[in-house]
Amino acid sequence: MNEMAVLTASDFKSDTKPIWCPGCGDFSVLTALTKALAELARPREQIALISGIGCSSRIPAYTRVYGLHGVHGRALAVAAGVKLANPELTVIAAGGDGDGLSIGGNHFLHACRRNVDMTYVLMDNQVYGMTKGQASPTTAPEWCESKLTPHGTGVSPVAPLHLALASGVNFFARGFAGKPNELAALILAGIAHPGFSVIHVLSPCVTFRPEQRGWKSVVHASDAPPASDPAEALARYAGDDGFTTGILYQADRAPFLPAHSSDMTAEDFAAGFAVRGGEMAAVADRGQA
Ligand SMILES: Cc1ncc(C[n+]2csc(CCOP(=O)(O)OP(=O)(O)O)c2C)c(N)n1
Ligand code: SF4
Ligand SMILES: [Mg+2]
Repeated sequence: MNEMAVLTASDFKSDTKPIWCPGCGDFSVLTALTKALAELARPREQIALISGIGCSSRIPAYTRVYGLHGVHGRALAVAAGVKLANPELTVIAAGGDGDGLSIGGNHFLHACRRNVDMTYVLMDNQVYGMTKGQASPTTAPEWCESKLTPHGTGVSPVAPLHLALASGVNFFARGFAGKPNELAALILAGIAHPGFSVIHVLSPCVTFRPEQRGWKSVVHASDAPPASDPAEALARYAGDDGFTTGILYQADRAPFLPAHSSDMTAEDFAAGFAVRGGEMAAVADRGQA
């Protein structure tokens, strides 16, 4: 690939037809993402989209950039590796609430604190959609439609904003799949932000959470500029209804970028793993003495 022509959002969609259920919020996330990529105006070969497993994690297959539909819960670890190996790339990770906050929860908090320059599109439908409707970490305790939790989970859900702030995130926005233009602007702002940016997307699962169709009448845009202090962000949003959209928090901690760069050779890389022969021999000698 070597393109100089101006690319449109459709140029960033692949020919693979999504197998999402009709009405799934993830269609609009795909629309928003491809619109954001068109506005970013980078060649396709300079963009990598990395996902985990889940309905939402299928998104790389439906785009025309470098992509990896990877391992459940590991999107952020892989994406960080891609970015650190080639810092010139625009790296985007994507996936669902189960992928990112259950099995991948550990990676999420460390991605927030490590602050590698990449963007995470977290599609939250408060359910495991792909495996047919189990409760996820963001499911309300009283939701009892799953056969696995007929009386609800009974435990407090994870609030992605609180978890991210507690873990040191530097950029957190919330968007709604039903407003793809606004979501595209948030994704673009996240990509422009130096460091790790989280775009928390309320993306309805119309099959297992049909009541989420009602989200369109409850989302509301923040009327405040982004908070730049975690305590201020928590004071504003910890007790709200969870449907405030916009850039909710933005700070300016420097991104993590180790001294190495993309011009590192394979020999340089191998040298980093070399067993230090002299020292090891000395340790072995001491052991025999
Ligand atoms: C190691 C491993 N454990 C469990 C699964 C089964 N599994 C596949 S997707 C998924 C959850 C997906 O939920 P979410 O990330 O919220 O995506 P959604 O389908 O809702 O978009 C699970 C548990 C798996 N594929 N691999
Ligand atoms: S099961 Fe839910 S999340 Fe998965 S494609 Fe269908 S509507 Fe979307
Ligand atoms: Mg989900």
